[in-house]
Amino acid sequence: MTATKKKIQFHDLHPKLESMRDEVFTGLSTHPKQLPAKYFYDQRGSALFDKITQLPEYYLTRCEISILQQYADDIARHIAPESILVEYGSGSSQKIKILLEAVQPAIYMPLDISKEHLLNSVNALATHFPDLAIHATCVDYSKPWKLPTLHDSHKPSIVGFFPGSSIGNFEPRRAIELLQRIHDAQGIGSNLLMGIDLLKDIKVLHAAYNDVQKITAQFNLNILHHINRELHGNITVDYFSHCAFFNPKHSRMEMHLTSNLDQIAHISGKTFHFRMNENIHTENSYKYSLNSFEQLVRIAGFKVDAIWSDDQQQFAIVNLHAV
Ligand code: AVI
Repeated sequence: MTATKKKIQFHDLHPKLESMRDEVFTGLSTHPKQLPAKYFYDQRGSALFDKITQLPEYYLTRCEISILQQYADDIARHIAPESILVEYGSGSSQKIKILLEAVQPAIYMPLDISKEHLLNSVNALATHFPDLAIHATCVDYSKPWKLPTLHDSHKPSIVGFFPGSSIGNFEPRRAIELLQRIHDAQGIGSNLLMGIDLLKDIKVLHAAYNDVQKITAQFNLNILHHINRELHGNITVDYFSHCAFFNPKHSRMEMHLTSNLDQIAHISGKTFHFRMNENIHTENSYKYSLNSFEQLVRIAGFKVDAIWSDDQQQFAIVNLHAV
């Protein structure tokens, strides 16, 4: 552990490169090919995602921020004072600023897989909240992990913040496992504030993942740049195209990368063949009804305590209670 600033502590539990290589090898050896969506997020991927959140078509972030702005005080009333606020995936600084101002936790603990993104965002936050104790942790929370131990004599209550509908990027089975891990890490009696994207008109969904400026396409393709850089790959990124559509059977948006031609690429000394029009499945983004979401979290040991939504019921922030 190293201290980067007086009030910032940094815990590095970043996964080893072998773990990325194994997951990429396994994904590209299965049929149909797939890659874990978490590998979008190197420094460039996180910056592209920030751009996505500002696109006119990507309603999710705007909706969630407007819900937070409108209901911050009410949300804060559901949370014990002097708590530890754990953020899963240190996302938009705009959202966390609203929450930190309303909740005033004793400690803010952001968890993120991208070290650079994490450090940049906590440094910016520390300037805004000079007295806030920050414990930033670089970790892949999609795998088993433990919250860093804080050698604190009293046991403050823990509140998790899992914004942006990131839970939607996990298949329901995996989402339940992740929620169970959060339940175990935070403990009974803790809270979890989750942002979830609600099922809606397919045209709206389609536009959100196929923006006119093609930022989402660059974000999707960035997974190949990330693999090339980290795993000594020679994938020709220009030979792939972005593809995103709604899959009604699973109630999810899917993103794929389509090979434009028959091609071969080498990654860490291993050869992979991609046929013309073959897809690599890169992301699922599940869209829930409030009912289906409630069923999912119940399996993981959470009870819905309160729900805040926008006028058009596009997005919801749900307070869950670990029982
Ligand atoms: C981070 N996550 C919730 C985003 C989503 O909408 O599934 C990632 C994203 N993919 C394409 N655009 C944004």
